Amino acid sequence: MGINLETFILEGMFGAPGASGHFTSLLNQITLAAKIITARVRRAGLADLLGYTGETNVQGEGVQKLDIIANDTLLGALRRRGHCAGVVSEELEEPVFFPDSTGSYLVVTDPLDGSSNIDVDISIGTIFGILRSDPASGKPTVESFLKRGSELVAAGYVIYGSSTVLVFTTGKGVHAFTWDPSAGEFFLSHENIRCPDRGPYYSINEGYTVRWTEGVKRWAAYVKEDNKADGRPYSHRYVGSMVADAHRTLLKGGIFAYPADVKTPAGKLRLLYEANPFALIFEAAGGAATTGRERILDIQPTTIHQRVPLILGSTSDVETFKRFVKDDPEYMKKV
Ligand code: FDP
Repeated sequence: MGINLETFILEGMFGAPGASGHFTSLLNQITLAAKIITARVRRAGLADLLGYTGETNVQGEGVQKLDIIANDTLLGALRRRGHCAGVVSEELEEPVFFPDSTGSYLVVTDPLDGSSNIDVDISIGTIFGILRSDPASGKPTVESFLKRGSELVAAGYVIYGSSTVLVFTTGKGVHAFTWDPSAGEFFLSHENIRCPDRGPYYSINEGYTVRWTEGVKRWAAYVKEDNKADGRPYSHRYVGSMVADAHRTLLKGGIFAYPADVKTPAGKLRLLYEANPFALIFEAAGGAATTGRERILDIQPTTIHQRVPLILGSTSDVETFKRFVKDDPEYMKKV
């Protein structure tokens, strides 16, 4: 019989001397939310859950019904056992605090990433990161969330793809669990994932070529050159759901890039609940994550919905990208 997620988490807890069980319980609640969201995603077309609500979120994007469902499900699960003191969600302008909580954990999340793909049955996902709030400094505030990614105690994502897979790390190993709908359990399917050192895919929105800076243009031309010795040309893959593009990159190798460009020098993706969780996962799997200039996990956040250029993947592919933008004066130029 396979190892289910709960057993895996519990066994991890028993191996941690002095563990209170709160972290394990919190992870279990996130897993519960993932099970509920996957059920909703699977029957979305049947249950009139697709489409827009008519509202816009803090990023000015149309809010879809499943976004709201995923957000409410996660908040409900996290509030339940009192281990989580507050949440920053992509869907909410301000953090949510749970005043009754006695817990010392904070969660950052994009409850449903890849919204533009919901209506067309393409993979979407949930991203989460867990921080520790310092109980000695009293009730958490907005500032409690403004911690470097290197301070995350755990991070993970759930991909609702051809199967549902939950991937998480506490910063050491990266493990994936595949949802078995007939058993109603997540079973360990990939233990100790290692991101290959290079290739074979590059993943970037090629439609924005005209906005790229010279360094990014030269890099994109380089990965498309014919050079058998180092595996070029790379194949292009771009789903447009970060969870799906990053999941493929983690398992198969290569690079995912949502770089700075001349229109958006700060990039598009969000530092706290998109870039940081994936950066922790990639580094724990032997990969890398950078803005092109700086390691993602070293960035001191200043606001909760801050955006950041994000390049992640196989270490040698990320290094190559960095080389191309190193002396590019336009890259991440402040306007
Ligand atoms: P979406 O806007 O559909 O929610 O989080 C933002 C995100 O998706 C990522 O999942 C995805 O990688 C990226 O935006 C796609 O943006 P572009 O359409 O600009 O390529």
